[in-house]
Amino acid sequence: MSRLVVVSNRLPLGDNPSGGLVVALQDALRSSGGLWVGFAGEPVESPEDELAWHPGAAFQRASFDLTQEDYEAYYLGYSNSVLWPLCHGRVDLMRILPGHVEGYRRVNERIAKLLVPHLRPDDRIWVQDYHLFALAFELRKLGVECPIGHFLHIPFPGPADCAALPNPGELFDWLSHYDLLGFQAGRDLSNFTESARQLAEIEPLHDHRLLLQGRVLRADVYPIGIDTAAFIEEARTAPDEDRMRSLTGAQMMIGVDRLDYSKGIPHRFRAFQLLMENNSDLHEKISFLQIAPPTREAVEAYQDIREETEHLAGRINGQFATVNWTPIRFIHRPIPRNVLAGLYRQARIGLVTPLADGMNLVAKEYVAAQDVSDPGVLILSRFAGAAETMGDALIINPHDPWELAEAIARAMRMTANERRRRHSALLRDVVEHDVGWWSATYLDALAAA
Ligand code: GDG
Repeated sequence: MSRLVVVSNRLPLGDNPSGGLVVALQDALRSSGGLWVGFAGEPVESPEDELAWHPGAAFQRASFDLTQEDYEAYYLGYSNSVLWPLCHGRVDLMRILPGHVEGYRRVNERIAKLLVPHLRPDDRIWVQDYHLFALAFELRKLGVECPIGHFLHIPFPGPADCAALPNPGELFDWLSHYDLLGFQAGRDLSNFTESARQLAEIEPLHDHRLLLQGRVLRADVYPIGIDTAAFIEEARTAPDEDRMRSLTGAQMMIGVDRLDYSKGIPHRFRAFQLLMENNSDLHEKISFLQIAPPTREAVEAYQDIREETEHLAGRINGQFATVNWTPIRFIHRPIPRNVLAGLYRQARIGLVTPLADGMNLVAKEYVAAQDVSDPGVLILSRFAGAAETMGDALIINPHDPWELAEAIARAMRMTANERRRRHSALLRDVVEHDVGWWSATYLDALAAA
């Protein structure tokens, strides 16, 4: 079997790395004697001209480092202040600054140069996400001919948004050097083909193949999943359920998201406020726990979303709290995975309301964590990639606070029969399409491409 080489922005470090992607790729990496390459995590003053090797995992791991200047231009700048907002429909939040796209090109080129001496002719390379769109282009320049695939974890923008890039054609030039492009949802594949049609040259061929900028490649949908069996077990054996339940006395509704403006957290707070204004019978009956660990705090838009969220939570609590009841509990810290699994299991409602999202794994974790005999209700934004396969959730438009408030009230009143019926259909999908299925399906297609 040829060796699998995975390249991602972050290298999973630690002796026992967990997390869905690592678990999914671990088997394929281990059985092929594979290699994972990524950024070490902290910028340095004088980067080495060599990859650094990290022993300890079941596969080889090697990291590259970055100067502060490259980190700012490539990671904070072009990746997270241009591509991220663009792909999430927030062109208004794009910050195009001089030197950022150059930094992005420079880092992709540097990773290619560091990687090439360690490549073998029969390797298969799998590149992860928007930080590395240009990597195949840079590898091909250095003569690499082996199969290279890309998987995009976030949405692909439609033509109107793509046109806001400083040089939209360049994105499609970069992408044309891959053999396989993988997307989370059908919506992303259509956006990609439509954007390419308007901003580059594309000609559909048969069997998911197409001609992009004169090169043949394959593009298809591979919805990512979670490590379902492990998560079910995690939730079943989670710590101290009774202690956590006694903290509230009311039914719990849970939201879990990095504090990112794409996740629609203020929208769900406003819908909750509306619900409280119009349903006094629900006061003290429902308690909303929002876990939102910090992320990308060096980017201004993330400082703004923190302020907005804290302000709203404070206001709503001031408006409705009683001596015995805090309507919203907002935790701005990461909490341990096993505790999270237990909280999902206790929550009567899982609230997943992004304004745009590649897939959203929280939706799948919430379903996996439920007690099948008395499951909770998933409320899911139609703008999450997950909505394409999780139609048995209560699917809502997160921009409409009335619709969302109505869905929460409906979930609170839903009979156990209806909850079980919806949950068993959702669970079937989450079990069948787990992260192992995702990576195996993608890698088969890469082998065939
Ligand atoms: C990107 C795409 C796509 C969150 N808070 C805590 C915590 N988490 C974990 C969740 C979940 C993960 O982080 C978040 O995954 P999502 O899929 O919801 O979102 P992104 O981080 O934006 O991921 C997304 C994904 O890539 C995979 O392709 O689905 O669309 O945006 O696993 O549980 N985990 C712990 N404590 C926390 O406080 N332990």
